[in-house]
Amino acid sequence: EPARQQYGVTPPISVATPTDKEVERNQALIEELKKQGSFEGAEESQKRVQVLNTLQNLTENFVKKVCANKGMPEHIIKNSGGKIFTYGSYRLGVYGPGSDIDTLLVTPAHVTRHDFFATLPAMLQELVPPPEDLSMVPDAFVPIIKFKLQSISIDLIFARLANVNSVPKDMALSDKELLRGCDEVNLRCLNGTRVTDEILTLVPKPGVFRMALRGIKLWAQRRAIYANVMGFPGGVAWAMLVARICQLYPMAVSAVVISKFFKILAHWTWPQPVLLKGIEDGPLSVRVWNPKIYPSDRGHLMPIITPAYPSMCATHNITKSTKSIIIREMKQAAEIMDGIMVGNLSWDKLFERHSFFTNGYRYYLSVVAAAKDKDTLLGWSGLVESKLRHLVMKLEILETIKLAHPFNKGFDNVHFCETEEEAIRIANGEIKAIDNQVGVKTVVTDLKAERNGDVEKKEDESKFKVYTTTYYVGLEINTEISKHIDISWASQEFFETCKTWPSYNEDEHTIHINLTRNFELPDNVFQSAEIKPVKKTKTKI
Ligand code: 3AT
Ligand code: MN
Ligand code: MN
Repeated sequence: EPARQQYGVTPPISVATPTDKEVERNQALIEELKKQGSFEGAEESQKRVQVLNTLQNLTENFVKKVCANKGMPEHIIKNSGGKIFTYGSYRLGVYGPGSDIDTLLVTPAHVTRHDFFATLPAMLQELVPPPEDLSMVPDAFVPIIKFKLQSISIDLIFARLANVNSVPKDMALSDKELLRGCDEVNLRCLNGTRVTDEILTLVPKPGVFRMALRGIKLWAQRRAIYANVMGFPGGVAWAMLVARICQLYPMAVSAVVISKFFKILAHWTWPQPVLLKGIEDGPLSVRVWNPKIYPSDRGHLMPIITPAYPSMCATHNITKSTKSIIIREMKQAAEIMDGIMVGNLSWDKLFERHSFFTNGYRYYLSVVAAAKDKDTLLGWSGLVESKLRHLVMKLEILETIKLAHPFNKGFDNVHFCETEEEAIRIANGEIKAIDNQVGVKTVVTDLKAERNGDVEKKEDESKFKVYTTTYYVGLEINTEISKHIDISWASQEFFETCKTWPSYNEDEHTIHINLTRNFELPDNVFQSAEIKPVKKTKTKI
């Protein structure tokens, strides 16, 4: 019974059961989430189950094949097992129509990561129908095979349990003794599933948790404060915050959880950490989050700590600026929620889109990563994106800047130029890419099939191309100190940081930063119904 048991590190705030009004608001929440496309149809979800069955069968065959190839005895081939786990939004039960399935393939000790990358891809290709868009990154921080099965994107990672000779279908990963002997890569790969599994056991009512998390995710996405790399909480961190509120109100419906979420977290006494349970010591010599021991852990501004051993901070990327933006958004949402709970406002008000570009700042930094081809840019812009919060932290040091607000995603363009000189000038920012003075500009993010054709055609006609990704940082200026913004130091420091990338090559990778006025923002950052800021013209009296 949720009311009797204590979930989490403190007693509940209230064990009250919901009122009729609250149940009504909760129904309205579910309706609004449906309307906003949060849920997937039953058929599609059924397809996910089938795809996971296919992957489970494939896993068992893969383990058998590897054992046989190694000349192992029949009883080992038969009993080694192998199991698919999930993590991410699918495991949490908050996936939508476009979500991937994050999967983890676990094997006993005698099947290695090398076997995974050497043997599994060919077995995948033998599936009917075969996978599409298969790619792998064996040397990534989290080594991965990505593909689509029956149009569902799959992120497949791998872990080998060093102390286990059989992985039966009913195995769980909760026992931390299973981690003994695992190297860091295996620990990282096991972590996602162990954390999501544990979150679900730490909430009083998983169904209430899920619906509340759907609401919070939609809100955070609409407000553009959902992005781990950019210094905002990511999916796991938002999930833990919702879980903590569920612990404090074990009998509440999701609508009440959302309302308490903003009330409590907008006034949380950071850097007091958000914990779902006491931090565990463990059997391994791995680092566990501990601000008393580690100075870097003391630096975390809004620590949200994962429950599974070894506990880590899921929000170490948060900076002074992003922290104040998150809190500002939570305070605003708390007010809206008051209106919703008394019946003065409807849920769509909570899910209103941000106004970062339409009514955000007078000045923006446009951070432009450029390269000659798409694949080169993909790697380079990913690196620049991962370092952007370092630029934000440099800007935060400047006295003239009150707040540096990174937008949570980049915008891709391809520029077709008549001459090589033009191409170079675009890449270096000597001609502002947004001006459309040269050639043709095309948005290339979320490339859809028909658009892709267009781009391809134009590519044929054009000799010189530049691919760019632009990231935006909104600036709040301290006008009392100075009207002049000097970003040269912060920019130079940032360029140096980016150029330490091992794959950096000055002939292939270009970066520049422009100071952009709000009325100079390019059309592609605005949605169709949005109004672009206009230059204020001073009328002479
Ligand atoms: P979607 O429904 O898929 O959009 P999600 O929460 O499942 O939402 P992802 O599939 O992107 O989001 O990520 C699932 C988990 O994978 C979250 C995190 O634990 C891990 N993860 C994703 N990207 C990274 C990354 N770049 N570095 C480390 N871990 C990552
Ligand atoms: Mn996912
Ligand atoms: Mn994923």
